[in-house]
Amino acid sequence: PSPATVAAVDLGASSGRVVVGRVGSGTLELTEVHRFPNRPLRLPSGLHWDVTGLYRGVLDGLRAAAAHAPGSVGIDAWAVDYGLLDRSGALLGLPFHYRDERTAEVAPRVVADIGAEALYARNGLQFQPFNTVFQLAAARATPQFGAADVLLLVPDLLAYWLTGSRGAEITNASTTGLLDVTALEWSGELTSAVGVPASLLPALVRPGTRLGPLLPEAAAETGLADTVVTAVASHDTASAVAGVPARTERFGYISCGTWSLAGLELPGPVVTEEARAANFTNELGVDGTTRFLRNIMGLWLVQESLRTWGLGADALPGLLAEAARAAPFAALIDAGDARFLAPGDMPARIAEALRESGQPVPKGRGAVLRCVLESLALAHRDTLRRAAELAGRELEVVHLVGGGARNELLCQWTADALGVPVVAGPAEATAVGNIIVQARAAGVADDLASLRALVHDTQDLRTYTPAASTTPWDTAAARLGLR
Ligand code: ADP
Ligand code: LRH
Repeated sequence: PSPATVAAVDLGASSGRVVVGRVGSGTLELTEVHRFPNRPLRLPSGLHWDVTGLYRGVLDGLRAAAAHAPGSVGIDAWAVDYGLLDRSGALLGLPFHYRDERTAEVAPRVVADIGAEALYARNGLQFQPFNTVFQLAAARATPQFGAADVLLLVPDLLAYWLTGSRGAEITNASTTGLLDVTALEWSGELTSAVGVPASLLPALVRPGTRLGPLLPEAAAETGLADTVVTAVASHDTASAVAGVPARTERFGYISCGTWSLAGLELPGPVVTEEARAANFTNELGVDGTTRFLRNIMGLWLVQESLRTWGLGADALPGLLAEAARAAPFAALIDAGDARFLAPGDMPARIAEALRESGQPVPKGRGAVLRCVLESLALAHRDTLRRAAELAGRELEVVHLVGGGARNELLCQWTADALGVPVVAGPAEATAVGNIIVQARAAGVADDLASLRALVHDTQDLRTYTPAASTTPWDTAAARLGLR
């Protein structure tokens, strides 16, 4: 097969990027052509995504990509959030940010109405107050909802603006809470339970489907007249997992950016009572695989601490060096605690959690960072160990991908805590996963395993060997009641 040149649009909670990929036999070259910040907006109506600003970033990025003449474009973004369109196709207000707090009260009510067990048996999802099903329960009484004709998840909305084609890409649909995890169809039972008309949800689309060429205005603006948009695994985490350079089936992964998504790739869902009680989610991956994982607060704890301190990402290397020198295991937090979800003063919330649990409050920013990174390493360990237990799997290696792969302390501590080697990278695994799914649709390869081998052979990876003993981490985990 001839090599393919494609463009990946990858929107993360902290930044958006457009990456051109050239994929051939033995080659996988990535060129980042555009990166732009993703800054939410707080309006009187709540916390929103600046989705038109992001679309501007996408168009600018695609214009930069045009010089490479990509045959195809694929879009992925974070999960669960959506825009509503009226009958004329106009967007009914800016999409809400999943960190908006309006669902805090309604979500437990919906769970109580349907029953936690019944809900999990249907949708297989970890309870998160922001799952689309709860956002819709909160939206039901709004004028926008009354006027809504169709719901489009964020990457599907951008694909609609580019092509005019409407659909619900299935990996991202699996995060809504409205998809039946076994039948892999929208669940009529759940939509009627929350009062969502079935007609609001568009037809499901599978990764690799050709969505169509760019509309004339988007083609003119980007210079991509002969390029088609292809559906990828539009949930960023699904693309990240597709981009994991695994060479064995016994691997765990941590997609580590704003969130840490830690878990296993399985042939099908695990919806046992134990999995529900441990709050594991069953999201859909490429080729019908299940992403059996748990959301951990992730580097959001770092991002929001930096923001509170009035520092930018450029301060991170200096602070990490301070963290490396700070006292080990001085203070530990539960990195799954919902109190850290909303935007706001992060160091104050960390201090509050520590005081409540009778621990000393770290003095200095490096010490706060150490507390956060050790706590994340412990959460990674607990989550992967439980996932392996619940799925009856063994862990030979853990792949840590996303921006967190650039954090040497976190990678080493995760390896030490687990007692398992951590292979870090690619930091842009999401773009890689987006690119290889498009390359496969273009006929460059037909199985994911060979594309993963290509990622392994061509990308910069670093292996972190665990320390000889996990004892210090066993003691620390016991303090938090973790595995
Ligand atoms: P998202 O896709 O959720 O927006 P990313 O995968 O881009 O997130 O990861 C962003 C995070 O990566 C940052 O918050 C930061 O903590 C981490 N990161 C990025 N670059 C570096 C670096 N050079 N050293 C340490 N950490 C880094
Ligand atoms: C990561 C992510 C994650 C979701 C969250 C809302 O970007 O998609 O998988 O749980 O955002």
